[in-house]
Amino acid sequence: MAERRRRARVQGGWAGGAAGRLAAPKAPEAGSRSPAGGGQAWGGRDQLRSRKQFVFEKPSEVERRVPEAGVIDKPGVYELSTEPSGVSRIHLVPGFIDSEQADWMFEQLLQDVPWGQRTHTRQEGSFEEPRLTSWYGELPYTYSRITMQPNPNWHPVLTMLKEQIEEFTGHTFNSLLCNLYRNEKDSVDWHSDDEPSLGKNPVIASLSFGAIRTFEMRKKPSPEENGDYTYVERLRIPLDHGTLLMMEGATQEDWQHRVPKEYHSRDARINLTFRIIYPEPDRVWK
Ligand SMILES: O=C(O)CCC(=O)C(=O)O
Repeated sequence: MAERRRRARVQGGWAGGAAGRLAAPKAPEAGSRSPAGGGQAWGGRDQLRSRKQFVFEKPSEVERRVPEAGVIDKPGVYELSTEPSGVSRIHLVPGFIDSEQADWMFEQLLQDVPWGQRTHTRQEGSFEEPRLTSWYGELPYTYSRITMQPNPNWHPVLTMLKEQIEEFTGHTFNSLLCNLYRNEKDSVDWHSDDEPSLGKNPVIASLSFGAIRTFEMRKKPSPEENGDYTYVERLRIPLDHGTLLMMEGATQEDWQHRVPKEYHSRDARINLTFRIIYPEPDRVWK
């Protein structure tokens, strides 16, 4: 892209964007005569200036634009895409827990959940996840190469929320991943919740408490893009205190999501993602 822009500037003096380019006139070939006749010789820079004209030059290829991110901030069911793996759908329910109730739930969870920080070890060294997490469920859960051990001792607030979501959605859940973003520096990077233990087309119920943070989604690129996410569709979904976000269908197969760091200060935020975990038959649990 940068290369093509540079070429356009050299040809035309400036690039006129997708609509076309203006090109400076070409110098006449050596020895050529002016159309006016009379055998006038080529007169150098002054003559070029007086004859200067601009010629519309159609772009040889259509310039691709990076699409602007869409914003979803109204309650409703949204069909994000229908291919390649089927329908990807989300359901946004702001105020699922009213603000007063959400306040005391947030305080209890902040205090009582056994929050911990996972450490990743790679060849380059080890680093701590920029958030705290906790896991509830009869089965362990492995993601990003780290296993979270089973914890069947559900906090009463979490049991109550699980039942409330089950009643509202008609889906049942047996596990919960809790995330605590302590401030604007905490985040979760691009990923999909697509571990084999979640099964195909998992339904995930994500409930948020505390500071508002932006949940971003991006469509996975088609094979022709060779893993380049530059031109993929993007969405921004502000998740506020008490908001429920349901993800279902092919959402995990065809889309990724993240919660980026913020440039402005943010108070703590808790996110609860209720899931179903299936035992993995071939797996030896450590
Ligand atoms: O904090 C959030 O809203 C998203 C959490 C998340 O991506 C996850 O638990 O997989």
